[in-house]
Amino acid sequence: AKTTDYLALDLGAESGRGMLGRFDGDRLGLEEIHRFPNGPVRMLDTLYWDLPRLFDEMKTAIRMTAAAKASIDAIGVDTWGVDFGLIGRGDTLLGNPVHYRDPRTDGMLDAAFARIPRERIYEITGLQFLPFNTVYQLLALKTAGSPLLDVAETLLMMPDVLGWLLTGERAAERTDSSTTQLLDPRTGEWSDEICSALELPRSILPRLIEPGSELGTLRASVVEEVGLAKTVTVIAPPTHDTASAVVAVPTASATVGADSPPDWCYLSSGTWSLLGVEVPRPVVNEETYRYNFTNEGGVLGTTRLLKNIMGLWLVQESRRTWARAGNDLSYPQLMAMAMSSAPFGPLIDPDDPSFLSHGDMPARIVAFCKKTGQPAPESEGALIRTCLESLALKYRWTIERLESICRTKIKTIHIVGGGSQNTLLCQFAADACGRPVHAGPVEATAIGNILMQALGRKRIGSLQQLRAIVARSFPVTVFEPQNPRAWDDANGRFQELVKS
Ligand code: LFR
Repeated sequence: AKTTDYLALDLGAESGRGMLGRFDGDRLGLEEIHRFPNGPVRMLDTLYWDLPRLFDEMKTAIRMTAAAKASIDAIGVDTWGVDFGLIGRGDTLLGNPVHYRDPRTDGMLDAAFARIPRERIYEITGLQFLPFNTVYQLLALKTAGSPLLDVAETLLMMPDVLGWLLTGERAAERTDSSTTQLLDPRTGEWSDEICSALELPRSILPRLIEPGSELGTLRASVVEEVGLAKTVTVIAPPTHDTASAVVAVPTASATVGADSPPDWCYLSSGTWSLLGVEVPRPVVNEETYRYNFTNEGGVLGTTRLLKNIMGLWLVQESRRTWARAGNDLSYPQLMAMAMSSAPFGPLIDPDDPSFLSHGDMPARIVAFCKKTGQPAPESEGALIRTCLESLALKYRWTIERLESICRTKIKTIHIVGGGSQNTLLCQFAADACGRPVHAGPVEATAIGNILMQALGRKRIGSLQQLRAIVARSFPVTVFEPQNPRAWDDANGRFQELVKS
């Protein structure tokens, strides 16, 4: 069959990449074209993303693809959620997008709840309360008296900003828009009620478009700069990275439109651990509210019922802290040290709010242990082991609640994304949850991005077909649960911790 090439520009909080997908109608081949680091830049007292450089790296990825003589059928951009840029008159980018870990949102949840009840926001959006949701970032801008909102014509989410820079088109792709906490999944529209309660300008929220639809074509200036012979279509994939990752879960059991509840869950593992199930419609009730589960938009009308768990951020930020002090340990080194440390030392609640921001992570972990009457981890390896065991126990906590919410039994955990390469964490997840872990594919986000471009181009007919292609094209490693007794004991201690 004819092979078609698609380019995914996939940006994560730690790194970005240009991935070329070659699809022959049956299998997908994946090639890394370009990889580059990503991270925050502090200017004055604000933490920004380096948007100009990110855009430049994306153009480099397109240029390298063009040079490799691949003729690309389409390009799609995905990034993390919640962050945005503002566009003013005459296509002016107003300021530079701010990083969601910037402390400007401190106190904004309460400020919002003073104007519209917490319950009401949840009822409308079905979204979990995270301090950095777009809506609280906007409220922070307003509260600070920023001039930007006065002159903004359009708010564009991060992937939509990049799509606009590539094509000139302004639109809001649905999956990423669902992370704003400004979208009502039942009407499928921006919520007038929330905008007016918080006095946010409803008019800056752009038209919504479906994942898989065409955004536009590359601007002539970009085409020329990257050395393409002709312009290329830019498709909006699921532009929220987590939505793209969930698309690429290699499962044969469909859940879309199915009456039976899902018997598998996904864990998109990277800087964050996003653990949840795919459901046919939002689940918004007393239980999802109490446990702060979120209903984010999926593809083809599905909903991603999930929870944000702090994830490998705990390890990444610990590693950076030690490196700054001259103790530069590689990721594999750290994992080996964790593996040879004693099991079941102190435990933490990975989602304690104190772990959210940048800074000295080991000190905050030690402080958490002190506060909860536990000894501090005795070495770097022990501290990493504490993080990984605690993450695995939080996975179990989350799965048990999902089972109760959906009245189902989860039989299989699919770990996708960079974290699926972390064999220690995969094994701990299987052990703590007492369920087999199917790990892979590593590049789930890019794969979901690419295959949704192909689906948008009518080369794939359904989500079930798409997932069968993933399963055929990429290997999966299975981890069977071990050592149940010891993990049950640890779980007893963990339950006490997350209760307090
Ligand atoms: C993962 C992710 C999460 C989102 C967080 C912040 O990369 O997109 O889904 O909650 O980043 O945007």
